[in-house]
Amino acid sequence: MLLNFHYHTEIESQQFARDFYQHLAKRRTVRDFAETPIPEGVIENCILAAGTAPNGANLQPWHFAVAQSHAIKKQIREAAEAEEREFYGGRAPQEWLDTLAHLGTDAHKPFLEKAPALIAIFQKSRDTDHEGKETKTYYPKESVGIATGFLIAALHNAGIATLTHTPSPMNFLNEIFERPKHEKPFLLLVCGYPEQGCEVPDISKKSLDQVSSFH
Ligand code: IYR
Repeated sequence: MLLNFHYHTEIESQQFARDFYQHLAKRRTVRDFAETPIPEGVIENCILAAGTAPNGANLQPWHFAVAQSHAIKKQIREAAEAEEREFYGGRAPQEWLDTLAHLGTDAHKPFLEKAPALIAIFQKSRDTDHEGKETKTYYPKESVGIATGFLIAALHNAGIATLTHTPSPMNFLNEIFERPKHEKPFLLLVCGYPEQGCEVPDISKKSLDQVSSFH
């Protein structure tokens, strides 16, 4: 089929690139969430946006499991906090803990129960192909990483704050969401509105020179 590509003028491209950067630069990872619910349809459309990501052989090797019920969020909190207690209490090398220290994180994760939605993103190692045949997936990690980036950007664009949470290991998510073994938890995205007076660490991003080179 013919590509439906929208060509911008030079000025539009420059303006859109700047605007989009400035919009994304406002995103902050939040750790204190209010209980305010997310408006209907927002998460659904953001998942659809994530699903537009480029991916290996268009097998779309991802699954997004959304927890909104208090009972499920509580189960996730309990399991994640058990893993995090081990992480902070000895499993993590001191060097890692030292690098993390400026963020002020610890094993206490009340936001997992308080935030209105948790999205567990799973990476599929197998799926059915376009003819319905079982197949392995290709570049699943890269594909799911890109889709997750799209999801975070889509949620930010819709005015929803997120926290990318990575308790390790995350196998408990397979049990809670009843997902098969060939789906590997990729990360848990906490979604909602920041608590009134929410504070974030005073951090900055690297400059263009530090992160890029033009040849
Ligand atoms: N998963 C732990 C530790 C943690 C690790 C990194 I790398 C961070 O940027 C933040 C936290 C936790 O969620 O506390």
